[in-house]
Amino acid sequence: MMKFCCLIVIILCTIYVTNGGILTGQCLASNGKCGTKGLTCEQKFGQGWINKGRCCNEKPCCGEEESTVKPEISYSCGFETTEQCFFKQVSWDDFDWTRGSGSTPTNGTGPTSAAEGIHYMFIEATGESAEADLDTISTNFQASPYCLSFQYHMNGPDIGTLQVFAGEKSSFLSNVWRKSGPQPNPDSWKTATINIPQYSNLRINIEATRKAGDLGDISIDDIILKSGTCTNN
Ligand SMILES: [Ca+2]
Ligand SMILES: [Ca+2]
Repeated sequence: MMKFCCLIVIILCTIYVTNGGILTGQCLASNGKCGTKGLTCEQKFGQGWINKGRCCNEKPCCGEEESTVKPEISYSCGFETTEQCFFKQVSWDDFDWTRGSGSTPTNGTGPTSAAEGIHYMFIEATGESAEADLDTISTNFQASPYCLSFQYHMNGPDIGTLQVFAGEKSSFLSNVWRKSGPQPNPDSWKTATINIPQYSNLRINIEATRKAGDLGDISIDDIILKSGTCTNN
């Protein structure tokens, strides 16, 4: 049985070698113990065994079964500190989001408190139509599908549009989510959950557009970006 297992592993390793690079995963999956029991790959073959693939070339990886579980990557923006998070203000739009707590300055629009913690971000409606963005362009994400979730609040007769765009940094972004106008049950925060497909260099943009009228404060809070697909939608 052991011989059979090793044979399978040798075949796997050979396949991985011909595909180039992926071999590393196979060696790591064997818990770094290849060739000689009790010795790590580095002890056995020296530094650089990972890149050169020497672990599986010279000796088969025998032992532990392959682990396919990738560590989860997670980013969050709760706006509880003044420091900007991975979603940052930009200058190419018309104005900036405001960091708020409690109610927004105008009665009849905006939330009465944050969705998470004490602070949140909102766009102050002032009677002129304009756009404010939050953007991840200065963050480098590992290539992976992601689940983006956040809380949003759109209460008031002059509410404009809240949109999310995603795509490659070097290209045009695609619209992946959009809400326009006051939302049902307007006093409560709502949850947006969006599956973001894998990109080599992911960029996400959140764009709030206000229209003429004072009662159009749009708010967001508790932005979470996690690798993998969304599980609750
Ligand atoms: Ca918060
Ligand atoms: Ca801005």
